[in-house]
Amino acid sequence: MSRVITIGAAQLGPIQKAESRAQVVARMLVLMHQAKAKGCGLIVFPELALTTFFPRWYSEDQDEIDAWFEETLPGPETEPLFAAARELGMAFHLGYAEKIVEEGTLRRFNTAVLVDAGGEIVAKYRKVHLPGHDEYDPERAHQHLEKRYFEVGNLGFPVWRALGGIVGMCICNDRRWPETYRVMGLQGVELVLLGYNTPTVNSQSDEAPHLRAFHNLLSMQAGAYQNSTWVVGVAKAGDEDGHELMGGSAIIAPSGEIVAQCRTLGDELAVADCDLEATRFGKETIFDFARHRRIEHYGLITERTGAEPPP
Ligand code: CDT
Repeated sequence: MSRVITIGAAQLGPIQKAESRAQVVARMLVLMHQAKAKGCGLIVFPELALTTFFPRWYSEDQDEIDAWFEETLPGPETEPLFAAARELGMAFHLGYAEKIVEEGTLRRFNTAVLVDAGGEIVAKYRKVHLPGHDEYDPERAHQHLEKRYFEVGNLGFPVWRALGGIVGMCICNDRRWPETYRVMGLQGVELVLLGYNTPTVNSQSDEAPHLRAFHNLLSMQAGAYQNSTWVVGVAKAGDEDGHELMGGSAIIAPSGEIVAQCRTLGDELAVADCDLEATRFGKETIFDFARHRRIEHYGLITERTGAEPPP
């Protein structure tokens, strides 16, 4: 029996610094209606989808920084997304900057939520692998201040029973780390949702843009194949105030193959019918972890050499 969910990877084109949330949400609603017309049960938006990629801008003014964060979700400007989910009967995944008081402490995270077709938040993930730096770096072509503006996520890599399957999330730089997928894979994940904002050029080297695009797909395709899971990776793309972000949003099958992909650097929807049952073949054969994974035989290098483990 198949368990097909039609998924829309909703790439967003650039969001300029001066653009309001209302303008962005209006663009997202257009994509939600397009997705509905194509039969989608889930639409996936990128990391920090509501604003420009603000970690490229250095500021010491906390009020200025906090203007990029959401204190409530839904809030007045994001409520239309939740209303559209209810109206269209469509779940959505959204990345945003989260400002929250937890146990009496004010905290800020780079966060993603899964909202079901009833408009309820059913899952929340906070980014663990924060790239970049925490002080202004004059050596860089552009700043990447995620370590300044966010705390490391404190929710781990859980999975949720949702959308008729087992769903996990990660955010942008997380996708480059095999343990991201493996921790979810060990919990039986069938669908990994993620958004990214990835500069086309490396701020510290002349790394070739085609190599950066290759690494984007390499990481997600390897994560999908090695854990036999669907992966939906969605970009915020294009030129934001003179800083270009890569596109290439893709829906990747458990075989590691790309089954749908965006071709532009603008607002664009890529759609695929994703059968969660297709994850079974890999999970029951080559990547049946219980039968074939043998961590007790891997042997840590530090055990063999007696060296101190790395810090
Ligand atoms: N947003 C994000 O995590 N971007 C990073 C860029 C790393 S360069 C400091 C990425 O891994 O795509």
